[in-house]
Amino acid sequence: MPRPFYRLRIPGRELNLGERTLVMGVLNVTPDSFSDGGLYLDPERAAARAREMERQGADILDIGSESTRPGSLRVSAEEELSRLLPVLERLRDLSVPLSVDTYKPGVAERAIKAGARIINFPVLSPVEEMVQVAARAGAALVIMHVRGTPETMHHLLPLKDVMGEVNGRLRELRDRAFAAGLPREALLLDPGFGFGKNGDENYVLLRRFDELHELGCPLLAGTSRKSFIGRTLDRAPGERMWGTAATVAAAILAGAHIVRVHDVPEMAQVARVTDGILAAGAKSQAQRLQP
Ligand code: HH2
Repeated sequence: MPRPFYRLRIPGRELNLGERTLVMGVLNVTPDSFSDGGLYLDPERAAARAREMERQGADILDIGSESTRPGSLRVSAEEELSRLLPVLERLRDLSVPLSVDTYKPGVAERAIKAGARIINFPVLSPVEEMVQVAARAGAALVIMHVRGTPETMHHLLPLKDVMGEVNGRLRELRDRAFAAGLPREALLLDPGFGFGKNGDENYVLLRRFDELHELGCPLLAGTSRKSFIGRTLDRAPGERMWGTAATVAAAILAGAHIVRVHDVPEMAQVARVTDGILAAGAKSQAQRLQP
């Protein structure tokens, strides 16, 4: 199935989704993120890393200042903002749009005022409150599926039908987001790899990712360096690039519009080549269907 085209509305511009895969570079301004925790707590270093990822081909940068990995500690909105705002202030001149990874509407509101155009929302708080913040400011919203909370997601029982659960819950969240006033062209959906899913369930989600197109929204995939890759390869987070490459290619072939990654230049190459494969598939299918 060809990847559907969408336009994503963000303040001041629109992003074309589907012509080529967009690469979202990850920047965690936290002491405890699972892969880059502690590296960019200093705002100068964080800003330098953001500029580096922009030069390396990132189309969007996603800044997080509270880890939501299983077992991570919750931080107050004040603490989150004290990490985030000095970085956003230093990046006002960046040409790629900034996304902020938060589940707190108050943090999202301040972040948008400081220049963020996309809110990347792991659904750990009511969707309606986040929608109101995003819709008021004309920002786009990524709704990411989370099962359980960072405290419980390690101990959940396996699901009988992970695809059914994720698809159904994203459908419900999508409908609630639209009912709360989010414009259709401001929403992205994400199945939330690793968030309350076990290793096998992540593989099922990836293999059947294309089924999420039924939801009628652009899709984001965040598989980068995650533990299901680590478990298969028996590798630490910094050594999971090749495994990540396989998942990025699989997600794009299944129609992901944006891939969220730590290794920007490498995954930008993976994305370009996989886009070529995807485009060739669409062309040859069209030829086959011609009478
Ligand atoms: N994964 C992480 C964080 N935010 N956002 C979206 N939309 N999709 C994801 O899959 C996703 C996400 C976890 O990765 P990371 O930011 O590297 O780690 P941590 O949560 O430990 O900061």
